[in-house]
Amino acid sequence: MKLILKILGIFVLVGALVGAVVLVKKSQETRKSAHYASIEALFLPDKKTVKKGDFLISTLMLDSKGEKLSAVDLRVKYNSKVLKLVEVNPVLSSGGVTALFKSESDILVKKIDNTAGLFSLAGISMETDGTKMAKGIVSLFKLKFEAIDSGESEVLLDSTYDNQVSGYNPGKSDQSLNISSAKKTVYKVKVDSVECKNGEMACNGDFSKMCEQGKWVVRTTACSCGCSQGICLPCETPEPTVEPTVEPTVEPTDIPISAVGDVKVAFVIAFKGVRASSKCAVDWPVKVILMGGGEIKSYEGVIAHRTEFLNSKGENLYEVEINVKKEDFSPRKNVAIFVKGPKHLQSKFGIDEQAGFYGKAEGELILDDNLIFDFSESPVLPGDVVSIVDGKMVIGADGFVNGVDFKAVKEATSAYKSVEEGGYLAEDLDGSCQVNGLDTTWLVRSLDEKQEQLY
Ligand SMILES: [Ca+2]
Ligand SMILES: [Ca+2]
Repeated sequence: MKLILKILGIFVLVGALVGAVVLVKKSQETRKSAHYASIEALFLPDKKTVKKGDFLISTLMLDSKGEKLSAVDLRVKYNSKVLKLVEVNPVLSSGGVTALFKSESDILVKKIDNTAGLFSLAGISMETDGTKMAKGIVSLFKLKFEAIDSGESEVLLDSTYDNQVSGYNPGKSDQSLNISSAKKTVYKVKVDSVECKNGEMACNGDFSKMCEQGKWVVRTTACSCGCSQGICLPCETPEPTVEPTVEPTVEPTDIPISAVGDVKVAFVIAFKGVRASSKCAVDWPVKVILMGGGEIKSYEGVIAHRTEFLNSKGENLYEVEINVKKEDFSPRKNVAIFVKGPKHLQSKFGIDEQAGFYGKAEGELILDDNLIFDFSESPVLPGDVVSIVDGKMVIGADGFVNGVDFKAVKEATSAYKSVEEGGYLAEDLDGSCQVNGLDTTWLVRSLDEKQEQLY
């Protein structure tokens, strides 16, 4: 039996329903001319992106544009490859909710077809008092969809179906309302489930993990003294175990000091994460310490000049050059060079072309005017941004990369701290002129080291 007949049948039963609430079912043309007003159909929310496997609830509503509504006969269409309609429930009017239906018995048709992606619904308002009939934004149904695959699905009234809404038009034979769609409703399903927020950190047992591009990346080295909130806990700092002073094995005065002249010490380094795009890492000042033969000499504020050359990781090479006077530092062999960037942990270099950590005491470098050492494959690690002075966090390195430095970079990230090209921002570890999730990543890598190399 045609739905219209069913509805009419109900009217006959109800008898004294207000006015002639009739769904006028004529040919398309006559029906168009018969519409006495226009209303809009809308689905809320009209846009949403969900993960595969998630549920999404969409409410079908009618904006009656001030007209009173009495009955609906509609078909909703969706992409059944992307969404599965798992449940539909009428919204019932109560309290502050404006809905067409008062009870389940007002629903005449409620049919889901997940193969074709169609939902048919029809129902009628049993309100007999014309002044109380629903108008305004009128809720009809809540549709619960399951996101079954990646893609996009429009949710809309099926235009191939003769959707009808009848209103209350007392004294007139014309009861049909024209329906247009208020907005295009599109629901998107992403198959790449986002597990976490970028930059977020957590622990996985003794391993710390960090969120990169929506996925957890667990670090390969376990924290040696436990993990808390994604940060390896500092171990109880043992007193630095200085090797009992071994008698220097270097034959004294291999070259008589009197014969030693001044020497030019030159080398190239790289700063972890500083690449061609880092426009705020121009000429960073570094501290250089020479150590050897029981002597130590420190040079502060030495400018590392940026070059266009890159190391194997695409990081820029910086040239450093110091003129070492013989009276300041006399050893010319078995020398170690320590370098500390403005927000970096101090690194030790003991051999030319060093790639990685130099684990030995002293060093093996020979100082000679004609040599330029290449330390660029072992970039200095950033992250020592702040220290604690009198219980307060202040900008400035303290030789440690730890939770306070992490906090500073995290806060600067949330504040979107940035600086003009060529400027300097302590928390901007890779000199990209802004503090973002990547800086947090560099910091986390430095947390592995935690402390600078002193010996
Ligand atoms: Ca620090
Ligand atoms: Ca940055």
